[in-house]
Amino acid sequence: MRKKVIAGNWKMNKVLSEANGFVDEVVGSVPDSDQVEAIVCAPFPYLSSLVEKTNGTKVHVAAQNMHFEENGAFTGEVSPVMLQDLGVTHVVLGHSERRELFAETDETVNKKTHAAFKHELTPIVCVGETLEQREANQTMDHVASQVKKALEGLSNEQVANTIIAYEPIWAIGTGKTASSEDANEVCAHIRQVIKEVTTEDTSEKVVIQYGGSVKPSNIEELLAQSDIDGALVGGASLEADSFLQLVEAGT
Ligand code: 3PY
Repeated sequence: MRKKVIAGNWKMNKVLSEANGFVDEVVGSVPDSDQVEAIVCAPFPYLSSLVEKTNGTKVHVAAQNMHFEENGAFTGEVSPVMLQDLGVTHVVLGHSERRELFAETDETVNKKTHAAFKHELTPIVCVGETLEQREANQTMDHVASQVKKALEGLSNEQVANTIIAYEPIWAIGTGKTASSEDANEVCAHIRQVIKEVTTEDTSEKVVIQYGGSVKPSNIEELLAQSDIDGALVGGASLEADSFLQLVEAGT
């Protein structure tokens, strides 16, 4: 039985006092359950403070990106070594905003996935199709290709410990959500692809999240699907109340 993983992707939002206030509110109220994991994906400047505040609680802290190199002349970048040293546990890789706006490629996502495991960070690898690809019936092939490239060269154990977030690009920040059946169909396809490149046992262990305009009003229906094991949530994760409702839905 896979646990549900609810990750709030704050993107480039909040100032430090708001970030700290959110976590202060959430740590005491997240359900004490092994069935659900709560993760806050925060901007780099807040990671240190949030790791300290969540220490010993049920809330995990993730970065929203990182470089794949450990150190060096990469002005403005943050390395996996730095995240591990801070006590960050997860890292979002290949979000469509990074792919579209910051030239992230399948190749760099793959390098980052390897770097994450080397530094004991759990990667949350984002995949998803554009509206044009969906309308041209290319969703399954596109997503399969992104998943295979991201996971290339990982051991089965590492794949089993990877979180995949299926986020159709047309559903991000648009208020449009894939129907839970459509979302589940793609998530089931992702599991099948993982089974083909690893083993059935491995594919059954992988947590596959859905992302794209997830909110308290649609989370239960999404989580009731066979292959949706959680959510990567944008706007609805910014308020502590609504984030807690989303996490509660996973119990
Ligand atoms: C969204 O739902 O807007 C997201 O991009 C979550 O990562």
